[in-house]
Amino acid sequence: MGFTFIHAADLHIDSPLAGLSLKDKAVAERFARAGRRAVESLIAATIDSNAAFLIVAGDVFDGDWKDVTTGLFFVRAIGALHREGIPTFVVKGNHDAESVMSRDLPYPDTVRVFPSRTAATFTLESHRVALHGRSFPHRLTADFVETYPARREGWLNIGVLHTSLDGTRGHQGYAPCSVEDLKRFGYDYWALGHVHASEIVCRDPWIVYPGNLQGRSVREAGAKGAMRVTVEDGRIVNVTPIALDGARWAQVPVDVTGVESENDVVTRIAAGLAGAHAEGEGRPLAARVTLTGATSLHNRLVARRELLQDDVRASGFRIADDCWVEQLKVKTSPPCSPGPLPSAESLDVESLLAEAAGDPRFAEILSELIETIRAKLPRDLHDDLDQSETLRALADDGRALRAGELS
Ligand SMILES: [Mn+2]
Repeated sequence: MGFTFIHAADLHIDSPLAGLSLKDKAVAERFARAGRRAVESLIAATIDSNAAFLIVAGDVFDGDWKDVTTGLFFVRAIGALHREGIPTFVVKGNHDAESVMSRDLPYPDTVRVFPSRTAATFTLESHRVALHGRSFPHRLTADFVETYPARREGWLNIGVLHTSLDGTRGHQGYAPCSVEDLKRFGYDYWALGHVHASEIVCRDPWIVYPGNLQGRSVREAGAKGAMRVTVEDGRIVNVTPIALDGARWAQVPVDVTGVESENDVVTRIAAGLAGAHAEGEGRPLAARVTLTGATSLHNRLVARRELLQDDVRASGFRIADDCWVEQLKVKTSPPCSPGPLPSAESLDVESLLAEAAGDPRFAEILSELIETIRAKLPRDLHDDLDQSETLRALADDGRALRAGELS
C-alpha cells in the first residue's frame, strides 16, 4: 500500500519583506501577500496530492503576533485540511518557541503539536506511521534530540526536528546535533526545519530540509516550497520538492564582457530578466541584476549605475507589471588595468585612494559609519555591509566614478 505525505517548515507567516519596502512601496505591497499565498498553496497541494498528513517542522510564525489576524490566518488555512480529515503534525521552532509566543489559538483536533518539555510520539494507525518530535521551549535549545524516543519496529518512523544540525549551514545553537547523531535513531525519515535553503542532507536514512515556504529577500532566491514524500510498502521511495512560493526572488547575473554600448547592456539584462520571470511561472518577481565581465563601459556603468537601474526597471515592466528589478549591481572591470586618469594631473586620485584604503584611521571612521548604518537597516540587509568589501568597493567606485565623469 502506498501513500504520500507533505513535509514543510519555516512558514514564517507575516514575516515582513523589509528589504523591498525600503525600495518601492507599491512593489512591497504586491509582495506582502506572497507569504500567505504560499501557505494557501501548501494547503491546496496537500489536499491535491491526496496526502495522508502534513508535517510542519517549526517556525510556523516569525515571532509573537503583532495582532491576532496572523494566528487566525493559520487556523483558517489548516481548517481546510481538518475538513478533509488530513492530520497536521507541528513542532514549534526558535521563532515560535513556547516562551516567545504570548498567546495561541485553539487548533482543530486533527492538528497535533509536539510538547516542548520532552519529545513525544504521535501515531497514525491507519498508515502505520510513528512521528517523534519536540517543540522548542525557548529560542535557544541544547541537549534536545537526545530526548527523542527509540524507533518503533514495524512502523514507518519519522523524526520531526527543528535544528541547525552542526552549524555548518550558517546557524548555531538551535538543537545542535550531527547527522551521525540522527542516524543512530534508526528512523526512516528526519523531517527537519530551520535552514531556509532546501537540502536533502542524507538519503539513508532520509534527512531533509524542505527550505522555507516563501523567499523573503534576495538571499533566499529561487523556487521555495515543501517536499512531497512517497511511501511504498513501508519504505520511502521518493522525495520531490514542490514550488509553492507566492512571489519569486532571483539572482540574475549578466556577463557583459566585450559589450561596447549601453543599449546592448540593457538588451542583455532584459533577456536575463525574461528568463528569470519565465522560471517563476507567472509569479511576481524581484530580481537582483549583477553585471560582470571586463568591458570598456566599466567606468561609465559605475558612474551611471542609478540611471541605468531606472532604465532596467523600465525594461522589466515591459516583461510584466510585477517584474521588478530590486537592484542593479555593477561588478564589471575595465578591459585592462586602469591607466593614468585623463586631465586629472592636478589631483592624484589613484594614490589618494590607495592611501585611504591603507590608513587605519580611515578604516576606523569607515567602520563606525558602517555600524551606524547597519543599526538602521533591517536585519536581512546586514550582510550587504561588509567592511573590507565596502572599503574595496568604495575605492573602486571612486576611481571609476572619476574616470566615468571625465570620459
Ligand atoms: Mn528557525
